[in-house]
Amino acid sequence: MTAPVKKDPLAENDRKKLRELNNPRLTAIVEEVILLCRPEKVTVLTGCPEDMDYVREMALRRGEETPLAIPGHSVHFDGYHDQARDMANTRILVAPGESMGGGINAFDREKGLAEIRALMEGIMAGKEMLVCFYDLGPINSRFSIPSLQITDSFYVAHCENLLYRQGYGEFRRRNGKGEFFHFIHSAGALDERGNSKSLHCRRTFIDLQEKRVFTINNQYAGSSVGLKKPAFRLSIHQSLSRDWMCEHMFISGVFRPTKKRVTYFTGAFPSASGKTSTAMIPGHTIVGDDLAFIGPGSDGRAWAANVEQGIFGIIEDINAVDDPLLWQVLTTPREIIFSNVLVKDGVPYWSNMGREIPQRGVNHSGPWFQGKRDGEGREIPFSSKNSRYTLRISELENADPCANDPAGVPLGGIIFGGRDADISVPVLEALNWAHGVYCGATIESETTAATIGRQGVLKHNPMAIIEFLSVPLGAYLRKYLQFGAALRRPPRIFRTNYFLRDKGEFLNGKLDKKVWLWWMEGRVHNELKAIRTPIGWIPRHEDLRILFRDALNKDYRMADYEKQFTLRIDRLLERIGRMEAVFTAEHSVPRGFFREMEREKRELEAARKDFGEGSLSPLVFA
Ligand code: SPV
Ligand code: MN
Repeated sequence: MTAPVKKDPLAENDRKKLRELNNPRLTAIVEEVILLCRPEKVTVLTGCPEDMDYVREMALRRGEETPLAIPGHSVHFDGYHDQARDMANTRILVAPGESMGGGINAFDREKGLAEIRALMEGIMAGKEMLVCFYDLGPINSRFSIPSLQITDSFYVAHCENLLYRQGYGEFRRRNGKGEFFHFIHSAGALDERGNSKSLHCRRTFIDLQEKRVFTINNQYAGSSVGLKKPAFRLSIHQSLSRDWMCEHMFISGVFRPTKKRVTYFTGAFPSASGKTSTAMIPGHTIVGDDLAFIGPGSDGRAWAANVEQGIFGIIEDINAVDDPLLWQVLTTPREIIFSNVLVKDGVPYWSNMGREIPQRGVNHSGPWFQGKRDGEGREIPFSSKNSRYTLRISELENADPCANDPAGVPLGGIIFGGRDADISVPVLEALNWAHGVYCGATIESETTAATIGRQGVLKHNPMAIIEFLSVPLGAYLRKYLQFGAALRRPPRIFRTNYFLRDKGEFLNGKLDKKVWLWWMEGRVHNELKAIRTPIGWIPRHEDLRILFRDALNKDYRMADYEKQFTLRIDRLLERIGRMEAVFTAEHSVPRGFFREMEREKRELEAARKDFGEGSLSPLVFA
């Protein structure tokens, strides 16, 4: 008897699509993954409309997504314990003896590759493997990074079809030349609900050398969608040898009705520090909400492009009153994937949406009812803290007309946002680029209910990027300093804190950030004077009064100004002490960074000597 001939999982028609790219390395990668993961079938997708439909229909047919009542809407559930990025098992593979410094989870490359290969043996058995092509950054742009995604999840491919620009054309145009990123994902073994069940074997391994990421036994998009955070780690590393930077930032166009101009800002904020609400201020436009490439332009300015074309946004708190634009989009027909919300009769529900929540339904824990508890006895909320929506930015009324411009948009300012109760003023402008880099590198943010662990603890998160750094912090800061020094008209750098409190009460209203943005806009155009303090330029009361009146029709009293812009000298010096400890423990932190820290410290100590202990009114410096 002869053994049955095993069918080639890659049919001739799909092979042809690979051949047309004339890229032997790419073909070899696909064949190697087939050999290792042993899928039953392989489908090569070029991103044509039929392929887009196929992915969406299969996600529904396989039960990876379920249709909702409104046409185009669907819901996907990640497993109950697969609701966020798995930092413990996310590792940067490095050569023996190579050090990434503190805060970066590095692992021996050879050991890591052996481990992941063993875990991936036959992982796609009985499944269909998808081969997809995307472009990080706008099409036909200096920022474009062609990327190959291999996955056995239709949900992942569907998300990527919404979040990224299609790349098959770019691969073909390059005709086998140039580098590309590649991502290999498998959801792994699935339970009866279609959730990844081998969570103990969950891994996200980043191989900088081959510009590839393996991520397995997960479905949560922050881990599984290769083009998002896995790619971000590769591009941060790659940017060290490019003239551009890759940042965890939104890009937004700021408008003042009385001025005929748009001024673009990017912003980096640790989670729950106001990133989305700053990017989505009514009256302004959005280019991107999460990841930015920033490069020098021939005009001496910095230009920023969105790495993505869609939003994977937190849905909690979105309601008709606070977010009318988003609410309208989320409640009308168009292609949207909701994830980890509560569903009842085809309607999605999430926290603070302003609607009555049903007592039962289906959520990330399966059938759900009020009072349901998990295996550890904890009450299960009706929707996950990290429930989200995925859609194309072009669906939004406030999408910026230049969102897909290959050149990007010219940057007026960069905002670094922290969150603390009694240290930072609501807004300040850095004294210069180097001081701005210092401001970004010393962001601290209180933990909130949105993050695991104790609340109200200050966490240091330089440039809100620490979880994604794939180069030593010192090297990253050196690049930052060099980038700005080479620009003739560098963006201004600002620092914000929307969370100042006095006896537990917030000192600022939610809408005040519109005023801070207009102040920054005025500074960028040299239209507003400011007060020089040891920590940077702070606004004058007379300017804020006008801006509060114009933006919010509010009388901004001197007493409020003094309270909010008080320099809390002791707190500021304590923070410098904490930062000294962190940065002196890192190796190769540039001198230019320490110079800024030492200057700020010296000037704060001098102010304390001249004017007294504790807190100083901003008027002291005016
Ligand atoms: C973030 O946490 O910064 C996100 C969501 O943008 S995730 O995709 O999980 O990274
Ligand atoms: Mn992010």
